This record gives sequence, structure tokens and C-alpha cells, in this order.
Amino acid sequence: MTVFEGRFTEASGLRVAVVVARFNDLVTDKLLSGCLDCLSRHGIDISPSSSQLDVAWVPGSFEIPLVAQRLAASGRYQVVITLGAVIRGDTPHFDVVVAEVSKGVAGVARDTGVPVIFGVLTTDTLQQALERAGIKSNLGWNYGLQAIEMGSLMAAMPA
Ligand code: INI
Repeated sequence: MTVFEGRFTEASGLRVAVVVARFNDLVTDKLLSGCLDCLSRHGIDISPSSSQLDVAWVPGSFEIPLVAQRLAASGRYQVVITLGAVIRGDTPHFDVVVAEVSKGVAGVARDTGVPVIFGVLTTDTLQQALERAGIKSNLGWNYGLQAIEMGSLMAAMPA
């Protein structure tokens, strides 16, 4: 029997792409900081000259799947992280954006075989989003950790 498991100790060989939405950047900037802090503390070079990390900014969460698809299909990255914040307003727009980004991200992972971490917060209020982006905890950190785990898990598995 083989047990496949991701590891957190061999991240220094991983190449990671992050796609982050500018919409609600009060929140997404903080998610990105938490995520990069996690990657850095696990041995990934996050310096401006890094060849291990690239970051792509998109206008809003709706645009995340298209850019994640391009990056995942490039063959350059072992894992793609998506970061966004969709906050419920008074119209059904929230539901449309959430449906598209969640289905889109899942589809990119399935279509390309590259793990794509779903780091898009979906909350009723800005306060709830901020609580998850640094006021209480920073889920960006968790998304970084999940990326390392999935990148190493996929590398350990048969092609
Ligand atoms: N994009 C978000 O990332 N979060 C939101 O809360 C949001 N709301 O509420 O509208 C949002 N809309 C923009 C959308 O993602 C696209 O960028 C836009 O529709 C252009 O395609």
C-alpha cells in the first residue's frame, strides 16, 4: 500500500503562481501578504527577482479563472493560488460572481491537472472579510500552506 501525502519541508523547489483580484483590495492585499509570508517561511523565494514566484493581478474575482487557466496551462508552475474577496451587496451580482469563480477555478484544476487553491473569500460583510484577512486570522497564510501541500502531493503521485 502506498500512502500519498503532501509535505511542507521541501517547498524550495516549487514554482508558484498567485492570481489576485484588485476588487476589494483592502482585503485581497492582506490575503496576498499573508500568503507570501507563508510561502517565504517555507523556503520559497518571494523577492522581486524570484524565479519561483509570479503574481498576476486581475480586475475582479470573475476574471480569476481565465488568468489561472493561462498560468496553469503554461507548464511553468506546480501550483496556482487564487485570491479574491466577494462581498454580498444588495443585488444578485454576488451570486453570479461567486458561481463563476468557484466553478471556474475547479474547472481549471481539473482541465490542466495543476492544483489551483481556492482563496476567494465569500462573505456577507466587509467586516467578515477583514476578520479573515488579518484582523483575527489571515486565511492567506492557510492558502499558502495548502498550495505547498498540494504542490508536493501532486509531485509525489504517479503521472
Ligand atoms: N469582484 C470581486 O472580486 N468581488 C466583489 O465583491 C465584486 N462585486 O461585488 O461586484 C466583484 N465584481 C467585479 C467582477 O469580479 C468583475 O471584475 C467585473 O464584473 C468585470 O468583469
